[in-house]
Amino acid sequence: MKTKSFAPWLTAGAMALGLAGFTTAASASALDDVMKARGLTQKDLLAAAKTYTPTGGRDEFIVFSSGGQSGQVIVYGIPSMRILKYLAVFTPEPWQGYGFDDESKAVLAQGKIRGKTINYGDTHHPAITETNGDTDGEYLFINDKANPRMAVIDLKDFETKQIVVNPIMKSEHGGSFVSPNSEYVMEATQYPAPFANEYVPLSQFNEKFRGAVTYWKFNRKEGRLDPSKSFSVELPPYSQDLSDFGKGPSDGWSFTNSFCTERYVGGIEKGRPPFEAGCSQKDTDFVHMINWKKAAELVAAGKAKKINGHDVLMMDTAIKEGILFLIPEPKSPHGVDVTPDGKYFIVAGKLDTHASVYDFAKIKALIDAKDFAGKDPYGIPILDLKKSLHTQVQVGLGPLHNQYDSKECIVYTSIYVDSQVTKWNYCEGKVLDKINIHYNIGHLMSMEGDTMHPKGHYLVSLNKLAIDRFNPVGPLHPQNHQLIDISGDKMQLLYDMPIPLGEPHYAVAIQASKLKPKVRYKLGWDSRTDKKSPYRTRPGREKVVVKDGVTHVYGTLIRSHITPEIIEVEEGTTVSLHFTNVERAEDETHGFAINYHDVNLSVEPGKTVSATFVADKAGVYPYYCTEFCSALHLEMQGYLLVRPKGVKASTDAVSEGQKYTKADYDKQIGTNVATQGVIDSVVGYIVARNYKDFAPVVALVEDATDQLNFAASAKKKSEDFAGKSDWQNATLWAQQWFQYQVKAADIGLRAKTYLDEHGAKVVK
Ligand code: CUK
Ligand code: CUA
Repeated sequence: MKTKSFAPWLTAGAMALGLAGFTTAASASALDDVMKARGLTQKDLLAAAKTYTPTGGRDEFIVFSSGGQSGQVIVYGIPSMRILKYLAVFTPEPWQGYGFDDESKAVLAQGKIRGKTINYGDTHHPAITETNGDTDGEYLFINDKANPRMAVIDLKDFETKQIVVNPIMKSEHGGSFVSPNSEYVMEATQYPAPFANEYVPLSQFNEKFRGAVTYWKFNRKEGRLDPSKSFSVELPPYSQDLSDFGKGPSDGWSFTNSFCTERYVGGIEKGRPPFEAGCSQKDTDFVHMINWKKAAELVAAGKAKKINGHDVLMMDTAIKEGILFLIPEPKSPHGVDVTPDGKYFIVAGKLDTHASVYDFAKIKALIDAKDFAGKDPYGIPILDLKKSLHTQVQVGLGPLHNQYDSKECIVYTSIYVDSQVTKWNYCEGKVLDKINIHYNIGHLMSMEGDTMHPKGHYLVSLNKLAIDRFNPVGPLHPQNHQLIDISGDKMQLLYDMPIPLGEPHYAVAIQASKLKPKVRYKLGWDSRTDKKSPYRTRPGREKVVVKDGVTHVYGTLIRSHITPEIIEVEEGTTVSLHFTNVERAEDETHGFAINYHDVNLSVEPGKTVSATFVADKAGVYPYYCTEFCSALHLEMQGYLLVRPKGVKASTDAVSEGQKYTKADYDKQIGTNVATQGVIDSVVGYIVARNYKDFAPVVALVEDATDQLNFAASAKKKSEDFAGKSDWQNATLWAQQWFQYQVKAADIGLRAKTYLDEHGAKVVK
């Protein structure tokens, strides 16, 4: 039993730490006490041991979860289930300055629909770029169901780089899914509507309303979707749903299922049965099969029609060219998931208790032999369900989605109504295990479980309702992601994680080792265009330039000052602030917030960001850094002075409250000399060790060297003033010299701690 081995493991651990017998006994009894006090079982402890990540520990997998109506993406680690970041995508988010600086405003503006600003998204399905059918960790895509859009996030800095608007859809759902080498990102309609932006009465639903699948061309070198090379395939007005790309033997094909193939249009207010009744009359709906590689060739050959400036391969063409087929699927299907080897795809029908395993080889043979069971009202060939199937398995009530294991033929299906996960063998058609979840599971996600090489080990159940799982926080509950251990024969529930941000639908996990995010930007970088910013500014080159009636402030941020510290303009001036964070140190982000003007920036090391606004009201507006970046962070401040029109700038001297004498100067110099002693000893400690073997320490040393250079220049100014017996300025500069010393010492001590914790060796 695993539970029995727990105590010996603990003891062994304690002995490995070199603890005496007495201490071991004391720890064990303390553990018993904690268990008793908190009502924990051996099983709980085992689950805790599998998820607990000690301080400084890292996760094996990183998850990108849709943030639902928040329009964001949630990033967390597995097995710790610690949330690492919310990625701002379709929604303004002040912490990241997203939607508050000019650069990110431009990204959000790409998501305008017919000129209208949309400030939210309903994100459903994230997808990571793939190489040969396996996730490579370069880019992430996420769709917006409500306002058909697709976003590109660069995983080098976890920032949203692009939003594209679907040119023909009014609603979508089956996105984002990537082809095995990320040539295309797929997006399928949900609710049919006319492609044109015009009014069409519902009486013309069958003729004028349409669904579609859009294939967004991804330019990996640029890291952007290319609308000019993207295209769509017109589909009947069935409510298309989830999709997947084929791989291996099925590479070149894509699969999109649908519901409401009844083409019912509701109208309960006119006495007709409602949508939910009309849309579930038939026992089967259709999975759409599209040969996308051939479709791309047809579009390149000029066989598409331009609609709203976008290439659409019309149904007639698709049928004639033999690239579009339908297969019946039971009943109100939801997920369609291609197996890792690409030989099968599994469809789960929400109103059926079965999951259906389709055999791609059989389907291909039927298509090649033109063996069709009929045609739909639009003339699309329909394949025979029985002849296309490998098997059907009774998995439970309300099956939704499927995810694959690293073990051959093993799949996990989410069972919404039963609130369960069913583990089964799709090759042999056999149910193997079931586990209860809380409550009403939607998607589920295994580690890289939708790739050609799933990693197994863990499964996350993305539940729709949390109900009583957490401390109550009002009628709106958090979502619940449950971590399940799938390494053994029996599934084991490990952890419940509340997610307080929108309703996540799908999530994708990737081995953490595949992600290579950067620590800092090249100095003066516009992170949204991934180019040098035209507004980049080096320290000492700060300036104010009036151009075309706009006052451009080229400033810098570094611990612990904002340059310029004073900005003065006349009322009505358009001001464009450009700040470059000139830090090179890891995690030294500076913020910039200014009273009244709705300006709030996040400036990561190396980044240049801008904020343009009209100083429309005379007054005094303090600004400051919003990140507690150093001991003198609160002093990282300044003033925007807005003069009333026609009033001249004051030239009066500023009067300090404090007057300094030679004695003050000497005292400060004494402090500085003592501080230098501390710095020298820390530097001595570092350079006596193999610090160059530790990249983070090398970066810290560079940073400390910068600070000491600044200190040297302040020291020089101080001495010059002292030479002129100007004790006021000499003392102030001596104090500034001390500030740089403090920063250098702070960084040096951080480096020393790092070396101690990572076993650095003394070198001769
Ligand atoms: S959907 Cu929400 S549970 Cu948008 Cu993939 Cu199935
Ligand atoms: Cu920079 Cu606080």
